Amino acid sequence: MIGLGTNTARMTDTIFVLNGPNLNLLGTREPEIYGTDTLADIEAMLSEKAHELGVAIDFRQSNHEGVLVDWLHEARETGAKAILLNAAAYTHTSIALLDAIKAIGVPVIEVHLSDPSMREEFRHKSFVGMGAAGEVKGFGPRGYAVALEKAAAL
Ligand code: CA2
Repeated sequence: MIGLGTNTARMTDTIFVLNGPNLNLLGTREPEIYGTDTLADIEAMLSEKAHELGVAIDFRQSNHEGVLVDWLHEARETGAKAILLNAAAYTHTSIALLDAIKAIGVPVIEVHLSDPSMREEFRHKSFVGMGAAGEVKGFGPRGYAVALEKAAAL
């Protein structure tokens, strides 16, 4: 039997779905921008979609930049197939997330509920987008399902 080298991560069928700051408030405020679904609703919808696609999802949310960086590293260490990342406001500020995305060698698809390019000027720049393999934005919760289809097909 040929074993895997110590530096060789084994690819799994798991797709990490990482959500950044304040997304835990979804469904409670600003429904005109973000809709009425909660993050738990999105997770349930995406779990069904994952089942249809024959992949597993690991769905998480954090309000802390460093935790998101740690989870990107964990995706590499555990051999995740891909990552859907809605980094929320850190999208527009975080060189740390960009550096992590570039370092891990796991394809990242940037996801947004709204379309930041149609909103305030400060949301037009995306550090995440500079390292991402693709993006889905402006389709609300359905965008997560579209991004999952893309990730599963990679
Ligand atoms: O459209 C998206 O998905 C965003 O990533 C959402 C972020 C925003 O900073 C990005 O520019 C675009 C904000 C998430 C905050 O979510 C809330 C949900 C309910 C109430 C208040 C904030």
